[in-house]
Amino acid sequence: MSKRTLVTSALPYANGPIHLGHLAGAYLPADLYVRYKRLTDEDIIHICGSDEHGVPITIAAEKEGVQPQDIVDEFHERNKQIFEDFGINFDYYGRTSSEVHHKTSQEFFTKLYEDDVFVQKTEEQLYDPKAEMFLPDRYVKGTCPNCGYEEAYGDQCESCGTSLSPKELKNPKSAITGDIPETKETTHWYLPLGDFQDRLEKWLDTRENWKPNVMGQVKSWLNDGLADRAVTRDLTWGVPVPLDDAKGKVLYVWFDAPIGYISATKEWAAEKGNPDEWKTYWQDEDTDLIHFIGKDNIVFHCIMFPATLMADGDYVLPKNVPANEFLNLEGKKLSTSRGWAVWLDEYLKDFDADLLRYVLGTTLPETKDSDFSWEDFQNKVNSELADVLGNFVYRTTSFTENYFEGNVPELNNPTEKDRNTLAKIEEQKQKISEAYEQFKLREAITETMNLARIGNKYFTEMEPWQSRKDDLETCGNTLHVCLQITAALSILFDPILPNKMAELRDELNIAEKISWSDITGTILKSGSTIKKGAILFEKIEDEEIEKQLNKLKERASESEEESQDHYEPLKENMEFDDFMKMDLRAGKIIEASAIEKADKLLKIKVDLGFEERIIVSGISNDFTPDEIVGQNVCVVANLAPKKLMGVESNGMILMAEEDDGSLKFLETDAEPGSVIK
Ligand code: B3M
Ligand code: ZN
Repeated sequence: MSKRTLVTSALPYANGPIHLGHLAGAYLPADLYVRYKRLTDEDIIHICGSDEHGVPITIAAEKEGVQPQDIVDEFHERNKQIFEDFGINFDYYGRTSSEVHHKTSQEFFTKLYEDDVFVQKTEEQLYDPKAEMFLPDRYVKGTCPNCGYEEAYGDQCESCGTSLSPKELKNPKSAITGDIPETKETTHWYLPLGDFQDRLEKWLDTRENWKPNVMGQVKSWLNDGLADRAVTRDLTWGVPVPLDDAKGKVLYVWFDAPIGYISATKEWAAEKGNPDEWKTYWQDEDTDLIHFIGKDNIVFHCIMFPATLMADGDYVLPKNVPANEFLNLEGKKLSTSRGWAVWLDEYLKDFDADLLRYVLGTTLPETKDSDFSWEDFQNKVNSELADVLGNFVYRTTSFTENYFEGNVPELNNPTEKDRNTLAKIEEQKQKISEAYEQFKLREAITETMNLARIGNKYFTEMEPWQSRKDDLETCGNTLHVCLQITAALSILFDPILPNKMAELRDELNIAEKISWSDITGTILKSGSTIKKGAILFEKIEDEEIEKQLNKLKERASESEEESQDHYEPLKENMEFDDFMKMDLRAGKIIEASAIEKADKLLKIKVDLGFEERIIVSGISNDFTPDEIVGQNVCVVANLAPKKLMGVESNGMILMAEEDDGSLKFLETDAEPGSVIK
């Protein structure tokens, strides 16, 4: 076992408030894991902070008509506070505009520069003459060359996850003026990732226990071969490139941001009065470095940052990157611009943090995208937190108070059932530990709740309200067992429900300093006193849920009204002859399967009447292979074949895209092969 663990959570861009999607991607899983580990008395620190550079910040500033500094100052403070209110317990929350960070990332750059790691290239890049600036990253939008998504950014396609450079986009448009960009020469420094391919592959081969969705994505990158990645940009906002001939250039945000983890650790150590301590966490082999992130950040944490650390040579590499998939909201993609999100500060005005920590924890998109709905929130609060955990704790403590004067009864001549039930504490504890260690946080939470279920069932079956009348010893044993389970739950649930469990431990007179090793069948001494608790969880009424749903819908429709571009602008007219070049046919899907490692793509066999053919389609976020077999479709049948993720696609299935990005089939009852015109 390693001596210490360093956990990082993705540094959120300080350009907006934290919402449910952020929490489910990185921060809640990280916090659950870290709180568990802290209880095991292991040396662990949790580092995070604001990502204050990059185009997302400058674009937000331009939209608001303020300076980037104003934006990051506001959201750094706000987000730091929100995390605190939600109980996300960082050891340090830094910011990448800090002096320490600028210096640290410049030193990184300089070392790699002096070691001749970078390749310097002068090349044509997209330039917007009206705005008088180059168009890096999100300053340009266009069609993804990989999946055809028309709103892809110059740095990444959010639909298929491919990382891009602006010049790869088809039909590029300036995000500032909407104009078609020109090109102009500029010089930049590139990290030649190809030089690191071998080392990265060898290192990845030694990683254990990685989630298949993460390893799959990384392997597919490596299979495609790694290209040079620019680490500098023509921008004024960011960490200046520390070279004399680099005026007006800054470090690429994805070069400096991960270094932000290191800078924040330095600041943490300095604040503790032990300025060199950061080195033990970053440079001593006995550190387990774990990055919690969302899936759109995988390539940066599993390829780019490790390559940068390898190039430097003095740093540990991540032991695991348990990236999560995406969280949807009420069945639709989360979208801040469309107002389809739940912001955490708003949530906290209406409900306790602990409730969401539990419900979201049981819904984390660990292996695939998952969905949060308010109805599910209500159900889980009412039927699990209130009816199982809350009920069990309340009936146990109130019975003890009412019939045993609040004293823990002794365990005398326990039956096999008493002993077996008590033994469940150790059994569940074991299962829960294993789940945490493997980053299966949903499972950890379910198994924790299972102990409360076991307790509740035992209480009901033992009927202490009967034995109280004629068999006090049995009644005492029942309560003894239930009280020990309650005490165990008050520690086992601590990572998930930190506030509620602190209240409960107070009722049980359990010392403030708790540890995982305390969790046994003998936490409470016989004869010790407990208080009857208040009801831990109140049920949530339907009206409260309706209020949340209305809020969500109102905001979504407001933002729809606000945005003039709610409907895609019409494309230019085309000639009839051009339209006639397209051969559209009716078809029927007869087979469908996922394509390994391709996030969004399905391999679909379509019956066109006169033949069957394979079409690759980027629809797997909306449909599973099984549900589309038998679907009638419209097909562009004369599209030139194209290879997508190694599979040749022969045509295109027409889909309509709704405002929230969800896809619907265009269908026809016509026989397969019929001409559509
Ligand atoms: N700020 C992207 C994001 O918030 C980016 C993460 C940086 S982690 C070093 O998704
Ligand atoms: Zn794409």
